[in-house]
Amino acid sequence: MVTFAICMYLYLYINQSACPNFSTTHSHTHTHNLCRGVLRSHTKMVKAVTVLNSSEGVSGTIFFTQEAEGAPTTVTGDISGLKPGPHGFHVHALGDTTNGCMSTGPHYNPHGKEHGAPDDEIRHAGDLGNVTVGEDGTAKFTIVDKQIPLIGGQSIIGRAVVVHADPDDLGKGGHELSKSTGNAGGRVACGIIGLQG
Ligand SMILES: [Cu+2]
Ligand SMILES: [Zn+2]
Repeated sequence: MVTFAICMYLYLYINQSACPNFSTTHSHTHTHNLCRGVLRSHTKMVKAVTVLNSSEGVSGTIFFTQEAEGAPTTVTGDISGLKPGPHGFHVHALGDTTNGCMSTGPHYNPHGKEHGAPDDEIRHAGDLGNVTVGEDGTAKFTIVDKQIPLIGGQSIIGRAVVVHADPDDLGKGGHELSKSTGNAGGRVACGIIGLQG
C-alpha cells in the first residue's frame, strides 16, 4: 500500500512537472493523461520531402518544414526541365502514383471549397498557386502557407505534390475548369510527400 502511494505520488508529480500550466494552455478535448505526448507533438518540428517524378523530363525536390502544430509550413523547392513561365503547383489529395500523376486525385480540399489563389479565403488547402520557371527551365522558390500542415489531422504527409504544364489561373480565368483546377493543364511531374527525419 505504501509502495502504491509512493508510485501514485511520483506518477502525479511527473505528469504535473511535464505539463506546466497545462490547464491554461490547452483547450483540446483529448485525454489529459496523454499530456506529455501531446506537448511533444505541439513543439517538435516536423519535416517532409517530395522527390518529383515525371515521364516528361521534369525533376525536382521539394522540402517542407513546420515548426509546431498550428504554425505555417515552409515549402522550398528546386525544379528543372519545365518550359519557362508560371506552372500550377498544388498538393493533391492522394499519395497514389500507381497510374502516374493521374491517380493523385483532385486538389487537397478538406473544407469542400472552390479552387482559388493561395491568398484567397475561398481556396482548396492544396492551392499553392504557381511556381515561376526561368528561361533556363529551372525554378527555385520558397512558399509559406498556413493550410498545408505536416502535424495534426489535416497533415499533407502521404499526399502528393503535382506540377502542371500550364499556369494556374487561380480560379479567375472564366474557364469551366477555373473553379476546380485553375485550368492548369496536364500533370507533368508529381511525387509523394514523405516524412523526413
Ligand atoms: Cu494540381
Ligand atoms: Zn485547387
